[in-house]
Amino acid sequence: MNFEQLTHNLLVPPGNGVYTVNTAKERKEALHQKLYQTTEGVEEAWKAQFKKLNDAEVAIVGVCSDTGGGILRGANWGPLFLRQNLHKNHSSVINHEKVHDTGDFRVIPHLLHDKYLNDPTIENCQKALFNDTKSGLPVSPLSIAEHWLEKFYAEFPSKKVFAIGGDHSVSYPLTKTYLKSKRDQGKKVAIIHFDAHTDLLTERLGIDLCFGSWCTHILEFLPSADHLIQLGIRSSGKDRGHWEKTFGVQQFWSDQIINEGPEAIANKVLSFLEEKKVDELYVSFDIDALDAEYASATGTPEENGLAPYQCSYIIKALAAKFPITGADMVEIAPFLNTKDTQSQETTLTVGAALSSLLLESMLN
Ligand SMILES: [Mn+2]
Repeated sequence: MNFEQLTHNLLVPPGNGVYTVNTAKERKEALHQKLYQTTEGVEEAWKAQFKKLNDAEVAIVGVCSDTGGGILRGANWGPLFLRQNLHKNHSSVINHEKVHDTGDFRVIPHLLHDKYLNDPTIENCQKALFNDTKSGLPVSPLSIAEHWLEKFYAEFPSKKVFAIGGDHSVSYPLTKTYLKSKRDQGKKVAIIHFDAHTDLLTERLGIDLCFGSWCTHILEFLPSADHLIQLGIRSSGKDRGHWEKTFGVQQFWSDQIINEGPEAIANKVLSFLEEKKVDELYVSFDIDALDAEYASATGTPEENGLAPYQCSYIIKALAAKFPITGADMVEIAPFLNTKDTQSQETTLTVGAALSSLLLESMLN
């Protein structure tokens, strides 16, 4: 199976990642109208555009999985809603000739990773997804994403992925494949991780891959654990010292960023990256890094968080010195109006502005 066939097996057109018959039909059609100037024959129009990936620098993918979440779900709708806001408010970036919207990974919403499944279940799901049980293709969202991304980086080692989640477990396949590809190319990279939480559990109720544990399981692929730099932490059962000592990661909690200001923090991160001679950066952005005032349409909104300008200041300062060659925006759950009726609109607007900034940085 070549990469084009693999893509058409493992992905669906942008916006179609949540499997529905009628729900959100109008939203999906509005997005397809923007992308393909039609709402009929979308599958064919999407397939015909595959070759545009060859000329693109950045591939957008949606991962509509929230099976790795567990407090309040709904981040499966992030990719469709965030794309809509990007088309509305940041059309020059999302429609840039070097950006190609490659689609959404296929998602069976009851599954997380194939390693948690028995053989008869895998076979049944292969039948449902591919009408074939001989292909050996994965069936769970994290396994599908990892398989496709591995082939993507093998095919296009210098292209970049901007991914839209999904709960934060989707960053496990995203960063693992990125880190392995960069390591094979002899490039030294660091992950800049914005989040209210450390995501450094080893497991949660016996499940090792989830929104609260993905970081722990990618540390082995980094040049060293201190190349995971976490910003905005504030909701944690243990203090900063515990995490830095136990795992070797670096953290800048939100109170420190608010007290010292984003410039001072950016300078600290920059001197580390320069000292370690890092080549490139991956930015993983959990929307709950932002204060609940800006980001309440998410599974675990947290007070005392960062303001959008503090995050954009830091991203711009880093992007001025280091290429950002991978990024994701996760945990936007548009149907969760946890604060008020404006939750959805506010969260999507700030999420799209930061996504647009990340996309722009990846194009430079
Ligand atoms: Mn997270």
